[in-house]
Amino acid sequence: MLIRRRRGWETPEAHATPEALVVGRRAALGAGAALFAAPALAQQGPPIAPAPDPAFTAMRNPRFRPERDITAMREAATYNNYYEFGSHKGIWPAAQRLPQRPWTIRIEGLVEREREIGIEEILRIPAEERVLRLRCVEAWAMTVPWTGFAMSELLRLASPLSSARYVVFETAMHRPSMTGLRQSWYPWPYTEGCTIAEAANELAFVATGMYGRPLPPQNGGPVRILFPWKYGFKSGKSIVAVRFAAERPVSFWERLQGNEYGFWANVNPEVPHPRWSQATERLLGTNERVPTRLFNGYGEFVAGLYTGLQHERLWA
Ligand SMILES: Nc1nc2c(c(=O)[nH]1)N[C@H]1C(S)=C(S)[C@@H](COP(=O)(O)O)O[C@H]1N2
Ligand SMILES: [Mo]
Repeated sequence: MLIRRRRGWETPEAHATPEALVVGRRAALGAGAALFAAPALAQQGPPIAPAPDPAFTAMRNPRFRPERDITAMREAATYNNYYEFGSHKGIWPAAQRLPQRPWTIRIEGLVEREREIGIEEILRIPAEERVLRLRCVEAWAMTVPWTGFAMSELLRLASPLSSARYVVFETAMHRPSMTGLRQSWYPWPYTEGCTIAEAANELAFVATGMYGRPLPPQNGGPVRILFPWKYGFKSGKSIVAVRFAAERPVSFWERLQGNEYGFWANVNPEVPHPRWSQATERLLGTNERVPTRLFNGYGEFVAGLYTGLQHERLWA
């Protein structure tokens, strides 16, 4: 997701330091540094996720078949994209400082009545578990059991006017914890958007938990959105506002680099990113490379949303 020009040998996700560090560390271990590494591994740090919690455990909806092994929570919770905390994958310790309460979501724009919804009201919406695949545009992927509810429930709460055609999701700006916000060349706040029809599609999800726990802040706690058939950047974290609009919004990545990260951003193995192939993806945890699927394998649910839109740039 970096803007900087990259050389051919660099992999899409190596723009950030963690992988380089890991490689460096392995090399060091090979050189006999294991004695130094062992105490560091034993060191106490913050827990990577809240404890399992019955209030964030729900019946699994069998309609959305994982079709892959579930990613280890440790991987999903420690390898993240969350640029507000920095443009590297190792932001999870810093994200623990994002307060999860109080939390409200502003409902605004073309709605019957603008208002704020508290997280308590969000958590009263009956929840289900969905095991969903998430495919980052950088070609890594994970399969996660999320707790939450269909985005259509959020639309119901919001009561948009018939003039609303798009939904804009705005994400948190908490300056004390989010040092990435000081990178003033980024168009904060992080926003993402979709059409009303996409938001109403049964696959669009609002997550408040994962692995039977409250959603960790690094994964977008206390509440995030998920569009499993689109590249991961569409799935905004730590949502603070939902805005209904008549005009198509320009979101964070599109504003930065519109030729690489467009509005639709549906997963398609045959349409390469301008700087790398999208044909395969790397599974977090095992590092196995597997073929990427059209709509991330969710075409049966969402392909119909795009009939008649072939003239649009649907895939990147
Ligand atoms: N607010 C916010 N939301 C965000 C991002 C971000 O940087 N800031 N990164 C996106 C990207 S690029 C991806 S791939 C997913 C990653 O979600 P995960 O860390 O839970 O795997 O979150 C998306 N949502
Ligand atoms: Mo991503």
